[in-house]
Amino acid sequence: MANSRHAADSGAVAHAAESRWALLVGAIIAFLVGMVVYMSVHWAAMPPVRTETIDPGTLHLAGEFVEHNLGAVAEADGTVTLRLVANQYSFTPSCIAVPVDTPIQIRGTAADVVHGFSVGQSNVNVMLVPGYVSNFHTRFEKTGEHAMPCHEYCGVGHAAMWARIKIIDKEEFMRQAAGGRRVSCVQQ
Ligand SMILES: [Cu+2]
Repeated sequence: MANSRHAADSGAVAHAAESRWALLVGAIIAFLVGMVVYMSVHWAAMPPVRTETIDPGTLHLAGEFVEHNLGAVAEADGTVTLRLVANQYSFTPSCIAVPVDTPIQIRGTAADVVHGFSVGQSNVNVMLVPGYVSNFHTRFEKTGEHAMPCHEYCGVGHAAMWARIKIIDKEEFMRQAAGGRRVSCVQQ
């Protein structure tokens, strides 16, 4: 008698625990599906939805990605545009300076093979494909310095391919960017 009551009780306990776990798993799945929908609707996921092509053979000769136009530039609307080029086995500029707490649009491309980069402690994770311009929007919350490694295997020198990124005080950045100057922290 006592035993069967015991069995019934543990059955109820197991049933309650299973329901709790089923609810939890259902909630996690709903959250993940919601996240996928959100990321698809908003422009927050890579690869970029907007396809912009460019001739990788003439990057250095004319157009947006000529060397003197690379680096970070302050736009009239208060945002900053960062332009960079990757090739075997470096980034130009090799030291990037951007302001903290400012909307930043990254525009980059590759001159030879597929490269990419990511920045620690941020959502920055971009692929650079020859023939295409990659766009990425970000905002850095804290000043600091991070390594920016190439994260696509691009040849024998891949492991040595990285740049530095310095997130600096906004006023200091705007002072350096005055008059439309392209800002970087490459030592001249
Ligand atoms: Cu690379």
